Amino acid sequence: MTTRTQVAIVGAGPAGLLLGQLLSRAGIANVILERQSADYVLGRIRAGVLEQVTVDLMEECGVAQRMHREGLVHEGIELLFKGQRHRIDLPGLTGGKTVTVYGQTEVTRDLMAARAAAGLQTVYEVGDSVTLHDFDGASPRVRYRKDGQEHEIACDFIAGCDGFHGVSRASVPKGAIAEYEKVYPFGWLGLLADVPPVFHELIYANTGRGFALCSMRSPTRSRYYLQVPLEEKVDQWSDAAFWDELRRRLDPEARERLVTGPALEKSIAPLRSFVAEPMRFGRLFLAGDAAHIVPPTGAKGLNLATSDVKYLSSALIEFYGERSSAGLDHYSDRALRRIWKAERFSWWFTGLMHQFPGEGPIAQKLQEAELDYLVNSKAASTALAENYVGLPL
Ligand code: FAS
Ligand code: PHB
Repeated sequence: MTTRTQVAIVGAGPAGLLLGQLLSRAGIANVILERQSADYVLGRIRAGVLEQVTVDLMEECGVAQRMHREGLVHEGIELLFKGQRHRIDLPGLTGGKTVTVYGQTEVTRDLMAARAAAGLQTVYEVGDSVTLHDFDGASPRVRYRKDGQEHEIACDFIAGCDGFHGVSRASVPKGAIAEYEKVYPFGWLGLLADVPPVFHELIYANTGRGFALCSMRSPTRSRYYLQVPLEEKVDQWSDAAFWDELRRRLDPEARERLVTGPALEKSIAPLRSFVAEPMRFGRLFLAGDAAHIVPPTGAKGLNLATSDVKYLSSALIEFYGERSSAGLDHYSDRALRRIWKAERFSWWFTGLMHQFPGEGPIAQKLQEAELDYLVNSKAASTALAENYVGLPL
């Protein structure tokens, strides 16, 4: 059966849902196709820190109420090295900018609820049945299977918001796309628990044993990460082993204050830097993790997905409103300028905070010297702060 819409969106993660919401509010018809169930998407524990760009976009989508009620506005982060913590004053160094701690799961939940309330079509559990067709022409189509039925959607544009392992980037002819990738020799073991955070702001720790991050989701729910070797498996890590190792990487005061409890979720994420260029192929546009991946050290992944969506939605609204394709023609270059700056920051911060195998003891000394310089230099702290709160659109 063939149906028609204006924009077919592949993927119901933050990028796809945000795009669907912005287009619908502008009167542009769209359908979202999602491989998994809604519960599965909500069950993935991912980002925790929103830049102001993302907060503003949630407001533009009309879904910011709960975020403002439950989100935590943070005015600083702590850098821990050589057993000492040093605060980076975000608003003080950036003319008033802050970040908001509000889990990606909650962003996704708010967007799913708004989409359902508006009666907009999201087809969940299509598995790997989605195929993209004729996006190099004027009449692209998307096919998928649901409940044993084959479906086809005729559309004007396809938005590939289906993440790093999605079908959209994979559907682009190899010769038409350039991929840039760096894989890091370690992963992040993350643990979520209903225990109060060890501190009211995030703590990024550089230690001889490896990186650690103390984050949170609310005043009663904490999110912790430990750098672990790539070959580690999550079932090698009991909760007790996680908490013991985290204690070893904290300063005495945090160690004393740490409240432990059973893991609600525990997983290991690999770290990579990845960018695909360009992000447009005829009438197919890539957005979010479908086009780029950053190591999570700088908390940029979700925030890059939202800036891509801001650019793409504005371009599509301009196309349908003014019949101008200027925004669409500039989308890829415009998005990539912000993406590469976030890639650079995330790579730099990852290099500063993690232990790299085989680099010898001098590497730790050089990192500690750079951190010592950074926390005592207004210029260097400002550079960290303005990248952390997010560069302008
Ligand atoms: P997503 O991957 O979130 O969404 C893509 C959607 O497309 C998924 O729901 C998927 O099921 C669907 N899909 C895939 N293939 C499909 C197909 N063929 N057909 C239909 N649907 C398909 N960022 C941070 O800022 N901080 C973090 O701490 C952090 N931690 C992360 C941990 C992990 C394990 C991962 C993988 C990412 C993490 N990220 C983090 C980055 C993450 O938050 C992404 O940047 C964010 O999810 C990007 O959103 P989307 O582009 O929508 O991609
Ligand atoms: C998180 O809370 O999941 C989080 C916070 C900051 C980061 C990465 C992850 O840099």
